[in-house]
Amino acid sequence: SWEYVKKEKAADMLHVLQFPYNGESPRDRLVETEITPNDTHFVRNHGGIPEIDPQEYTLDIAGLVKNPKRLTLADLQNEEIFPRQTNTVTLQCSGTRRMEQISVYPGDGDELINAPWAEGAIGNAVWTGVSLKKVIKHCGGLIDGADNLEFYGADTYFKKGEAMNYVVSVPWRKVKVNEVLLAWEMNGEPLPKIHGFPLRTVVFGYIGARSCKWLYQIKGIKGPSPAPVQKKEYLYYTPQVGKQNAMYSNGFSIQEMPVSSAIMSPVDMDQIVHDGKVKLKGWAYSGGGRWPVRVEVSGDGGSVWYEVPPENMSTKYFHGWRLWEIEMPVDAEGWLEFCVRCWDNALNTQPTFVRSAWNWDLHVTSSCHRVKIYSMN
Ligand code: MTE
Ligand code: MO
Repeated sequence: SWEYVKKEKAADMLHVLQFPYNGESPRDRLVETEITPNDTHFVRNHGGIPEIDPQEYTLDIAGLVKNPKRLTLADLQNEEIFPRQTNTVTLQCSGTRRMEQISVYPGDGDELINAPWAEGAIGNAVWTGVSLKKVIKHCGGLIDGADNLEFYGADTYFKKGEAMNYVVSVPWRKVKVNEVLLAWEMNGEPLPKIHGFPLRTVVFGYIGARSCKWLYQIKGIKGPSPAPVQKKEYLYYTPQVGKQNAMYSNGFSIQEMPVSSAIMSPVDMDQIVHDGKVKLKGWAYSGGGRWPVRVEVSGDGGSVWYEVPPENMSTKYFHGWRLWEIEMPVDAEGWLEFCVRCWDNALNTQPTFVRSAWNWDLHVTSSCHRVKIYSMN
């Protein structure tokens, strides 16, 4: 995969794991543009990058569908059969900001599952393809009783010595509202190899894990997929669950991302010479089709909160993040701690401290993000 990292990704990506390749956006560039360029968008892989010849490529629609079909890329791109759909969608790995949980307590040490991400395992791109709903309808719809779709990625990964494909599932109700896209274009360009060429799913508002890259088969099924990625990973445990008592049945499956945000500038431990003000910049996002309505920043650890002026928040999309910036009044010299929280349109907000949402698999770090800076005037 390193060959594709060199070819397709920016030289200043933050490499989190070399194999399987995991990399996050260069942190000073992440909040420069509302749309994350292809070469700086984060990458999260469980295995290698499969070589797929687009000429030979086929997608099987199988399992509990009325008329199973094998489709080529040309079939999917035939606008006489399928209308094209384009959406701006934020993908966020449920492991974003895991470092903060690791610093409280390391949790599950399986680095293949639990890459030590900081704040850059999130990106916002424009995806083009066809709504999966249209493709399933084209196959006559689901057979009665089927309520989930299972996705097969062509990459193999190894877990405890066993090789397997990447397999996940999404409920039909999510597909039915045109929130699952079979995408072949990312930001107006063919899907990069490292992001799933030639075809991937993009599941709006769900954790990145559900958006299957290098897709080669979709099956209608009853209930969620029994595959390990769906059933054993991406579980949210209570804080009492640890190494000795972690049972898969103790966790619930993570689907929609909750509201979260991060300060991307200044960086933790920066020294800043100020003239009474410090400018802060960051991102805010909420899953499930909810969106950030207000971002607030505190300069005293979370007692007094200042609202980011609404005009300093970027465009609202149903499934996209919003970038924000604010000038915070500063009069002290010495160490300061800034923290941020976001309210979404359902009035959800974030836990105050990372400790209060610690979980064994170290997912969904959505507590108020904090940076300490040294200020001088
Ligand atoms: N699909 C396949 N086939 N293999 C994978 O390893 N990783 C998933 C998802 N889809 C993965 C996959 C995870 S955990 C995330 S967060 C997203 O892809 C990341 O998408 P990106 O690499 O395009 O940013
Ligand atoms: Mo992920």
